[in-house]
Amino acid sequence: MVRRYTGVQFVNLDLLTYAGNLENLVELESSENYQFVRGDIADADLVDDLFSRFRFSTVVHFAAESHVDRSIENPLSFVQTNVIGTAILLEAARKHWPAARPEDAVRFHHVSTDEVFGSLGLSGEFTEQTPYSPRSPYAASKASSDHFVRAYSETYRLPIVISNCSNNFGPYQFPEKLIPLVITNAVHEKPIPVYGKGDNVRDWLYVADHCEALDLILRRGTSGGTYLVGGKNEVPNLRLVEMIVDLVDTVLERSPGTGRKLIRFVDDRPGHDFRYAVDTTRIESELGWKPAHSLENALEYTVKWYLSNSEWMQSVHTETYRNYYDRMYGDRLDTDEQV
Ligand code: TDX
Repeated sequence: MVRRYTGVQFVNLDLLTYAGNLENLVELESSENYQFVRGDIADADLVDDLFSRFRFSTVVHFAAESHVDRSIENPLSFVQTNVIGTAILLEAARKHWPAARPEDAVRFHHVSTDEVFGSLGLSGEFTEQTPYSPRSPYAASKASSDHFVRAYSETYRLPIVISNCSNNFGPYQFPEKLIPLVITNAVHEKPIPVYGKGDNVRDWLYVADHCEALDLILRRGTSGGTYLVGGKNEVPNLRLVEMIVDLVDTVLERSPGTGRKLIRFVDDRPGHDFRYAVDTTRIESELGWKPAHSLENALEYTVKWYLSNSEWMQSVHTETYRNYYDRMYGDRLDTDEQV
């Protein structure tokens, strides 16, 4: 669902790297108050130029390298985008909002992760006061960017807000993340890798619930504050994988247990965080937010979405979506800018 905001101009800056897919935003293309710019948040000249041209009042910073396994393979790309890119956005905001005070109508919202807090044991939850203890290069890069955002608030009085969410899922998610990966492999009857014994626990947050939370935090959150956002859906990985493959069996009318035969226990992720869980008291009591979707219903919807969007799945697998930008915008570009 796309919510329409009237009287607000949106500029979407995205580099369209491997997971960026403009077809996901096709509903927005024709909106008069929406504009797409292909570019890198770590390109200081471009970011400065965009601030000058569009005179932004608000930055909602979602742009990040986000996959833990990739950060283990290639940590420096996470430093480049997540740390340097965030610092460049902050510098532009500092320059273009010189006299901004926390109560002003400008706002820099950094969308971050609960992984900055490290790993929990069998009990307990992260709160807004939990000390940072990142354990993967991805988590370290997001922790660093959170620290920069907070430092700009303290040092330059930049009006900021930070949200740290648990594991997102839902339609359009790139199939490197656990849920779409399991759906995809189950459909194609390919092996489903479960790291270690599958007893690591994640808290799953449906993407639409996350979007509602972000909207509230952006508009009504306390300047300088942090809000944790979680789905209250803690499940060990193996149990989640079983739920997904059982749903795929049901929807495809396969005999029960077909999907479970595809599960393979593989070497654990190095430094694999055992458990994440977040205390959402602050966002509930201050902003009146609660997740509206149960894991069971949202997971069923998500499985059905992937199964009925086989063209989207196919385009992601064959990477044909990468041509979409050229089809939409190619004639407006120099050839050396083309994907
Ligand atoms: O093939 C797999 N097998 C497996 O057992 C994959 C891809 C994952 N896993 C496990 C690792 C995790 O315990 O499943 C769990 C979820 O894995 P991911 O989908 O890779 O998510 P995670 O590592 O928990 O991080 C995610 O949530 C926090 C996002 O990728 C981050 O961007 C977000 O900040």
